[in-house]
This record gives sequence, C-alpha cells and structure tokens, in this order.
Amino acid sequence: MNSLKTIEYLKDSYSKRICQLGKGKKSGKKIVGTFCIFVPDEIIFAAGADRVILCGGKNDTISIAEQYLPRNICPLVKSSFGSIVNDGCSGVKSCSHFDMVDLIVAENTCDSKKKMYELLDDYVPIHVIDLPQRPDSPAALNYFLDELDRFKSRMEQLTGNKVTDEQLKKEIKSSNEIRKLFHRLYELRKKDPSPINGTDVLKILQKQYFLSKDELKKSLNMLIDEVEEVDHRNEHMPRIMISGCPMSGGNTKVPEIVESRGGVIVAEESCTGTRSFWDPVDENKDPMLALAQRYIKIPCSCMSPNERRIDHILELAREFRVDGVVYYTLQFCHGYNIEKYKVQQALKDAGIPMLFIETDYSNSDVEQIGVRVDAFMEMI
Ligand code: BJ8
Repeated sequence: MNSLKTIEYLKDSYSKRICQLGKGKKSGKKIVGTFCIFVPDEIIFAAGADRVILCGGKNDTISIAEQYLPRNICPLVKSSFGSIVNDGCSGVKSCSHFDMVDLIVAENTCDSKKKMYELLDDYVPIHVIDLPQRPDSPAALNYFLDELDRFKSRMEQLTGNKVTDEQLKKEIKSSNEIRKLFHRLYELRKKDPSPINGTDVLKILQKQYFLSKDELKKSLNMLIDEVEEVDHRNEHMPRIMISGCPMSGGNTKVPEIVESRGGVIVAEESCTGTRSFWDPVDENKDPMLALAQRYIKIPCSCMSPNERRIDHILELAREFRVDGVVYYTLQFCHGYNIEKYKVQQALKDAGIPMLFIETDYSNSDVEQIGVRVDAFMEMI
C-alpha cells in the first residue's frame, strides 16, 4: 500500500505542536503532562489548560534512566524517566516538551509507575490520582469520584479557572467526537482485506495525547477520507489483533515485524488502541459522575479482577474477524505478563491462535521475533 498522505502530513507535527505549546505558555496557559489514559482529559481542558503525554517509546533514553532506576523494570517507565532527567550531555536529545510542563497528573496503576512518580516529584510538581483497583467493589465508584473531585480542585488551583459543569459537558462532547472518529476508522478496518496497515494506524494513535484536539480531529478526518478511497487489496492477509501493553510514540517494532511478514493488524486491544476510545462518556448525566463511571471501567491489568478485559478481547476478535492474536508485553510488566494466562485460555476456548511476544525497545530481538511470527503466520 502506498504511503498515506495523512502520515506525511503529520511528519512535522511534533515541532508544530511544540511551537503551539510554547505560544500558549507565553500567553499564560498551563500545561499538564500525563502518563496514562486513566487521567480524564476533559477535566484538564475544562480548566483551560493544555495537555501532553510524557510516555517514552524510545530506546535511547533507557541507559540514562538506568543510572537512577533498576534495570529490571519495564522499558516504558525507564524510557519516560530517562527522557525527563536527560540533560542532553550524553548526546541524546532531551525531551523538548517536558520543560514546558507545569504539573504532572499521575495515577496509581502499576508499582513501577507509582515509584517513578515519587522520584519525578523532584523535577516538577505532581498530582497523583489514586485509583481503586477493584473497580467493581461497592465503594470503588464513590472513592474514584472523590479522587476526580480532588483532581478538579487541583486544576482550578493551577489555572485560576473554575471548572463548571457547562465547560465539562462541552469537553465531554468534544472528546466523544474524537472517540466516534476512531470508531469510524476502526469500522473501515473490519473490511477484508483491511484497507489500512496497523502500523500506520498506530502512528496516529500514538499522537492522540500529544496533538491538540483540533489537530487530532483534522488528522482523523483526513485519514478516514483517505482510507475510504483506498483501492482494495485483492488477497486475504492474515488478520492479526495486537493485545497487551501500550506502544508509546517511537515504538512500532512489533507491528512493523508482523506486517513485514505478511500479516495485517486490524485491531489493537491496548491503551494505544481500543482501550483509549472504545467507551464514550455519557453526555446525559452529571458530568463528574459520568467521567468517573467511564474511566473506572478501563480494563488495565492493574485492575483486579479484570474479566472486563477478556470480554473486550473476545468481542474485538469476533467483530474484526481476526485469524490470530499477538499478545504483546513489555519486559518486566508483571500485570500484562500474568494476565496472558487467562487471555490465552479464553482465546483457546474461542479457537483463536495466540502468539506471545515479550520484548523491550531495543532491536536486538527483531530477527528472532520475525522467525516466530513467520511460524505463526504459517500456522494460522
Ligand atoms: S491504563 S496500561 S497507560 S497504566 S507497561 S508502565 S503497566 S509495567 S503503561 Fe498503562 Fe495506564 Fe494501564 Fe494503560 Fe506499568 Fe506495564 Fe510498564 Fe505500563
């Protein structure tokens, strides 16, 4: 498939966005950095602040992080931390948007992240949202609602703006519009053959928490228009779903391997995938309650029990008619690594083959993964 114009269009989106953030900052806008999809954007925007994602997907900052952190924690945490503490002296380019951040809004999810946030407190103020990790327990929703209220107050304090219900409703509607656009894009991926490669979709998904909302909407509309006009490939290619850890910006290793070996990725069950947009926020309820109800249901592996995730995987596998699932985990991500067992059982019962890949951000295992993907493609 020819390279997509939308991907070309987004090539210099990083520098444009940095420039936009810089201008906003000069005019007094506050900038919030986040690491996780449990943090409701709607509250940040309703307070009149801007938001950028800080998760690292690049390998080159990991050695910097390892001067502070143990080696045996996940590469996403090391890459993110390394980008932030990098002073540029080692020759690795430092993260140009971290310096603009006024506040990090973090969340209590996995242990590695929790402990990283304690260290980051030395670099920039942090507000941590505590997540009830048994989301279906009777007290969980009210606890989370209180945490979101606390977060709302912190945003009001930071920006000096009152977060009104009206403003929240406006932001919820706007975020739902983006979710609908992602659904339209994924609807197109249900075609067989799929008219778009998963690697290209991932490049957009990775930018969803970095671009401004307007730019994201524009890019998604461009992409949908473009994909609707794509001439169909004639041959059926094995339809693969990726499931597991997020793939932060800079990390497209596994989708590239899968798609260079004859498969096409048609869905991603991950936070750089369906988990980020699948469920809308109810626009007809009290906005804070609606946000709490929507966000508490995100099926991250930090939640227990997490049957919701298994159900979602099976639903996606059916809807997207997948031939196989690549279960992707980052090294030392215990939550997703352990959940693999239940996912594998459920997929086996549904007759769907699964390939398990545990990897990091380096290229040292590209060949080895390629050989295993080849064998998987032959089997499905
Ligand atoms: S909602 S998946 S974005 S926490 S890969 S740092 S889990 S050890 S990124 Fe995540 Fe929020 Fe959950 Fe999504 Fe820890 Fe695992 Fe590393 Fe991870």
